[in-house]
Amino acid sequence: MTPPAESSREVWVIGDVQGCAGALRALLDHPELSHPDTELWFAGDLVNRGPDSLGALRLIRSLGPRARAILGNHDLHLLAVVAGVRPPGKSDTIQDILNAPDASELIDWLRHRPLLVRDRGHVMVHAGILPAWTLDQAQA
Ligand SMILES: [Mn+2]
Repeated sequence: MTPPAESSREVWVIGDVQGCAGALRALLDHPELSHPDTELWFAGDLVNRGPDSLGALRLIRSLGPRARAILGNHDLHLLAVVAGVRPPGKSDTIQDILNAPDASELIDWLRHRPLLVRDRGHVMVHAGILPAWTLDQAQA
């Protein structure tokens, strides 16, 4: 087996953070993930349900181009609440984001996340793709 080239970028895929900023911080401290060339792909549902949605969103955004995040249903829910087209739910934990001084920057960043990432032979979506669709159709 040939070891990977020095320049090869590893990809780690991280599922539903759901506002668990503390757990995410602990995970990012792991030596396997801390290399600056290592890409972190977040598979959606960055916020809601957990105790620190604001911290999770700020942390993931602060990773810059190292992080690629897609939207999950909870992220879409937050955007819908901000847009006034859905009421907040009883079990939501997104109020800290709505009240934050940097809320507009965070929401603007979030609403520019895609629903699908396709790169280097990998496809990342939240929850799934309609079985009848090709990847090109899903991406479109
Ligand atoms: Mn979900």
